[in-house]
Amino acid sequence: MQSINTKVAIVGGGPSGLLLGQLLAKQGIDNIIIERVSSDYVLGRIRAGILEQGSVDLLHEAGVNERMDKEGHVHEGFDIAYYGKRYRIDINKLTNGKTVMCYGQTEVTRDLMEARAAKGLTTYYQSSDVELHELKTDQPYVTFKHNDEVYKLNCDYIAGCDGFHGVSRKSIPADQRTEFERVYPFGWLGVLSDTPPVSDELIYAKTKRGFALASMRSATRSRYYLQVPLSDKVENWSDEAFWQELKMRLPADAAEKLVTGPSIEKSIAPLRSFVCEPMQYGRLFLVGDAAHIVPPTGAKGLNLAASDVSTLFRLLLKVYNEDDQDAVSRYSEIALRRVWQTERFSWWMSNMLHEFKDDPVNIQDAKIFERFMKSELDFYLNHEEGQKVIAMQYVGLPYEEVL
Ligand code: FAS
Ligand code: PHB
Repeated sequence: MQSINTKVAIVGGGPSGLLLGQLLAKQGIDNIIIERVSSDYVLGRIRAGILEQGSVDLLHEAGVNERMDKEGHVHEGFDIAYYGKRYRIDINKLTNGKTVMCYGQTEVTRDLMEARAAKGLTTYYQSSDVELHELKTDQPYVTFKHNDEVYKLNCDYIAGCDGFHGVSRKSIPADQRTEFERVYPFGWLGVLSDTPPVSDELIYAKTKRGFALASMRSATRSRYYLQVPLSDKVENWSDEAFWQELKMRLPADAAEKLVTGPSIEKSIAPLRSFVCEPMQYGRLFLVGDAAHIVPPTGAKGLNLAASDVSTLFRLLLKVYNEDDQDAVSRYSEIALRRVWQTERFSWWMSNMLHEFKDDPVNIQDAKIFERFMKSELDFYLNHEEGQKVIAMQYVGLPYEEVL
């Protein structure tokens, strides 16, 4: 077994792990990333598309903003369409100047990978048998296999950035963690296509046939989603069938403008709300999807990961720069406040915008739930105060200051 050392061991080389690694390295805090798959595989995952201002600011702080500033699109609003009505949520006006950035997670990840490589920082891709040890001591370590060699990575702290299916959360003894979960009775069928977007901004559409979302990655690349039953399979959906259904769910004027073309990616993602409490155990800190999952209806998954990274990074700075060894004991408490606010918003948007005809949520009958949600939309969208509630959460609640 080869013994190696670092200050912060990062398990998982997705956006959480890469962003944390970049921020720490910029402050001279040594870190090593252990990633299960190859960098190409990580880049092949088509995920988020919208960045909150807080995430954009953090990418600037990490020094990986150049391409985003050039190629990203600033959005000042988005549309919600339902049952023949259509409202533009003017987030810029409603939040006194805030906006969101349309720039794909794949590109964020690519920028972070390139910056990490340029700094000569160590990432062990295609690692296996990752195990966390001695979490409750001041000498935790990670063992893993890489290129048939077994390693022991000694460190001060372990950041569990290994997503929902990773090893980190499961390394917290079951009787030391509480998990909260809601699995939605439907999924999102997503298509990526090299076709011009149907609109300059996003359109969230609620119809009797189900939810649809029109998003984008650039002026020539579109991202569309359809709500489909959990039992549905990607192979049930030809490109033609997808475009036909999308046209029936988008507002008529948008459907008329829809440019169709071959899908370059097509997949179905399940939707769930999930939180693990606490988000830390001894010297292990859970970050991003390792700790929580949100339904993508609020465009929050990647952004919530970014706010976890910001919180943990600032607390680690206090440990290493101010010798405040106890600072990290507040990570979970601080992170969870924003996590639950964001989980609620994502759950609320999902309830309002999807069809639950197959699943009476917590209401005796889906029919009355559908009426409740229609009146929820009527109320919030027809009052400026209501639109303001949506806008202030869509741009992202402020990060809690780490004092
Ligand atoms: P990730 O899951 O991205 O990264 C974890 C990394 O850890 C992976 O690279 C994995 O290979 C690695 N890993 C796992 N187990 C390991 C182990 N044992 N050892 C080492 N490494 C290990 N969010 C949005 O905001 N909008 C969206 O539209 C959206 N769509 C999504 C669609 C899908 C199908 C999924 C699954 C998620 C989607 N999300 C979306 C959420 C998503 O963007 C996440 O929030 C984001 O990827 C979180 O980043 P990480 O926390 O780094 O986790
Ligand atoms: C996306 O572009 O992938 C996207 C945008 C907004 C969402 C979900 C997904 O709410």
